[in-house]
Amino acid sequence: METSNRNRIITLDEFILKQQKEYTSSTGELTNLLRDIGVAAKIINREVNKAGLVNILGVAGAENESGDTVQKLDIYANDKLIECLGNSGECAAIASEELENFVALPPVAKKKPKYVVVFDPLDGSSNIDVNVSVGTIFSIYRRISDPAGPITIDDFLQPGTSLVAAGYVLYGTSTILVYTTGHGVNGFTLDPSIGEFCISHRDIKIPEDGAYYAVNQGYYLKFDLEMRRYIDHCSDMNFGLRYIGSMVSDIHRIMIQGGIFLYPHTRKYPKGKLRLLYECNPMAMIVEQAGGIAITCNLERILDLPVNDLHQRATISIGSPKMVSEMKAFVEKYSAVKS
Ligand code: AHM
Ligand code: MG
Repeated sequence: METSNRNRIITLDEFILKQQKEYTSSTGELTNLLRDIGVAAKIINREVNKAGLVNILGVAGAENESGDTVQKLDIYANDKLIECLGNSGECAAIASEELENFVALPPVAKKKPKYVVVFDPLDGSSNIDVNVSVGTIFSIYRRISDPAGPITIDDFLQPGTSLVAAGYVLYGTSTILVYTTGHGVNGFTLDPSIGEFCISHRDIKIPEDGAYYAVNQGYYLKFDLEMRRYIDHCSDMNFGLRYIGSMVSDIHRIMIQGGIFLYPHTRKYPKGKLRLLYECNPMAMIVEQAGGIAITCNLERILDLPVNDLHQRATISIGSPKMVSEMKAFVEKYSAVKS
């Protein structure tokens, strides 16, 4: 009996429902919202899988055989997420890395939605043309403005510590959706034969230590002394360098195998390249929930950073606790040398 129960397939919908009942006096709103995101992920996955067929289906920007303009995949993903988040009526507004401003969603029936959702619809999209993994990153905040009035920018400019949920979808050799609502992290692999995300990685714990580092080493000479010394140390220790150029893929590997991901500031990106709202905060929540650490290269906790702008950037050092702590020690030591 035990065994058959353990082998039973648990779908994402079933899991979300059960978890919300366990941890909250569930009203089903967050459950509906996560379900909407799951549906969008399946649709985006279908299109990402067809990306190699551009010669047959048409190049982005051109008209396809049916006379429709073929959309760039990141815009397609953006539109699908907005469309799907409008389904249940639980999302009051969205902000996206692809859009300059936030967008309020039309109300569904008489619902008064209490959440806003932010996302990077297709992170690492420069990888699409060469068949390398890409991902979607999402996060959910509770609306803080007066529900009787319009959505305001303050609903989005909340620190990472206020996140209600965060997750990512990796369109890789298989498609996996990983999310947290602040009670651990779970992963669901898409079974294409039934079209469902099924639980495959329960209560993910990031390895305490690792032997891989992920950084764009091409920018080595543009990094500060302390970062260069830490990278030299990784190389001296014979750590493997793995850098996909798609944050979701790099972080997912680290979640499973351990390691550290770094995006320090450079002259081109004096505040770092990655976006605090769309990339750093959700990944920081997921990694912390799995037992890891996420700080800036100036050693501030990512989730504590004040958010002043929808498209604010931040540096990041994230991953296995021992590796991030070691990086921190290098920064402390070599910053002291400089001053
Ligand atoms: P994007 O949101 O424009 O796709 O950029 C984010 C991506 C991350 O996924 C990745 O880690 C990083 O940019 C790679 O940047 P670089 O090519 O400078 O190393
Ligand atoms: Mg991105």
